[in-house]
Amino acid sequence: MGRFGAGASDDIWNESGCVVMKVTVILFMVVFIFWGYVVPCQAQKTVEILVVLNPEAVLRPIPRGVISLHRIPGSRIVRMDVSKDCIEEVIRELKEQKGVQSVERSRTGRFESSPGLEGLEDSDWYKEIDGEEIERLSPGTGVVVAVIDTGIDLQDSEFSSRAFVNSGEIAGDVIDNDGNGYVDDWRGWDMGDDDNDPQDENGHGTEVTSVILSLAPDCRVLPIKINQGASDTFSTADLVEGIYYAISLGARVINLSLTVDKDSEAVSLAIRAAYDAGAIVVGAAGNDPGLVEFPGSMDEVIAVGGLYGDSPAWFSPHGPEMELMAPGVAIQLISLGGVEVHASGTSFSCAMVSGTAVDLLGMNPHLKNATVRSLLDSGARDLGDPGRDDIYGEGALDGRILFNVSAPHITLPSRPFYIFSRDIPISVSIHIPPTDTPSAVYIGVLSPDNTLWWLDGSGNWHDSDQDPLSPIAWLKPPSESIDGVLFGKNGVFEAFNPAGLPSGFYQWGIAMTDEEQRLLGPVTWAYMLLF
Ligand SMILES: [Ca+2]
Ligand SMILES: [Ca+2]
Ligand SMILES: [Ca+2]
Ligand SMILES: [Ca+2]
Repeated sequence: MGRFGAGASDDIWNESGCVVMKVTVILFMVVFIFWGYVVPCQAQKTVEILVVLNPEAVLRPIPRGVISLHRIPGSRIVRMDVSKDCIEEVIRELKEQKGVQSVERSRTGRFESSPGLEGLEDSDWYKEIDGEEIERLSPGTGVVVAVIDTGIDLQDSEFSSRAFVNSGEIAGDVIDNDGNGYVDDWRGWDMGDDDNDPQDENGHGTEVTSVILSLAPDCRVLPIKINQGASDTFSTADLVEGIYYAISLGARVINLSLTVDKDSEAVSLAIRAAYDAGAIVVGAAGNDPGLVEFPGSMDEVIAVGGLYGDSPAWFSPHGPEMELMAPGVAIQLISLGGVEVHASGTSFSCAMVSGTAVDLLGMNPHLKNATVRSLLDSGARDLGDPGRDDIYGEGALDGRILFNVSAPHITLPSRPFYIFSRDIPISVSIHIPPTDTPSAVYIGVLSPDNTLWWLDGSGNWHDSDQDPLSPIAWLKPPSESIDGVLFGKNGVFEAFNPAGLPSGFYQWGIAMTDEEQRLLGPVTWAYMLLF
């Protein structure tokens, strides 16, 4: 009986000496093995569940009926394939375990786009949101945005040249060089098919990415494919794993152009982890005119609804969780094979906000996610009832307002400013956005003879040919922003009196740098003509 193991059992067999008994037991065990591990546990008859463990806890014992399990790297969530016939029992057993916080079935979610509708004119979305002003903030250079979707078209050089490259991974050596749990994930991962090629077969992920790249052409897109093959749907298990994967590779922005029909503890935990890691999470509000759908409904997610002109699109949801609006009807997109298509949905509204968040980070990589979010909110154009409301949230994405809120700038009394009387002091207002890091502010004027004069903290002007450029002020968090009058009444300096200055064209400039003297945002100019 050695093959059955235990010596103690052998003694019992030897004592009983009963051959019939032995045969019965062997038969019973064969039947047991057959019943328990083969019949109900065929691969096609499994259900996937997500088990959230308590911090530091381990799973013990593994209930019978669990076919395979896998802990999501970087998380306390275990994915389990369970025999369908044992599912209720396994869930009950797991819930009774001390180390288990929650157990849920993996659900099916969907991507939030629908075909463009006939008879509708294409939306000139780039113009509607003033994309040029958004791109003035920055082209999003080097900012990593995770697109958790159907993958991207890596066969198209427009996309592959902007795809994230995992510098910690050597491609093709069948080794997980960076030890993140994924072998040869040199440019993202395909969670749905469990391979290292997140090539889009559906089109949705590519279309969403085309919107992001229209606004942030120099960013790096981390494709995380969560559907199987060309499917229109995905499992929440792959979504959860995709979010942790995005965190592990340092994504600053996570685009979720998708919804799930029911709240999920595992998805919530993953999104909270992403937010705590500093990521900006942007989500489609959904294409159902009810309430904002999950996970857009989470506090940590910026829920984006769809506009048709300045009205909510017929499919755009509402509710206190709605945060921003962006065009969502008949959006021009690039799909698989570089083909131009038109589609509608909050998927694309969401991508517009993600692309804008990328540009804000490209302007100032020190900005925290909460700061980027508050800039996006205060840079929105109010619609509907005054202030935040349940239909439009904070309002419509608007590049011009956002630029004024987010970038340092000087405002002269009018643009361009003509001064005819030299007796009137000039009132100039300046705006310095929050910086989240110690930053230097420079103010200069280019005079008609092309000399750059800069202003020091005591209100004196210096010729930059004689004195090297110095900041007017150093900002240190938490006093991160200045919004006030530079000259004139109530200004921080004495009235700037143009008496004695030569006639001509003056250019006022303002700039900000971090401690390493890297420019934070654009140098913005204001123009003045003195007669
Ligand atoms: Ca790896
Ligand atoms: Ca490798
Ligand atoms: Ca694949
Ligand atoms: Ca409003």
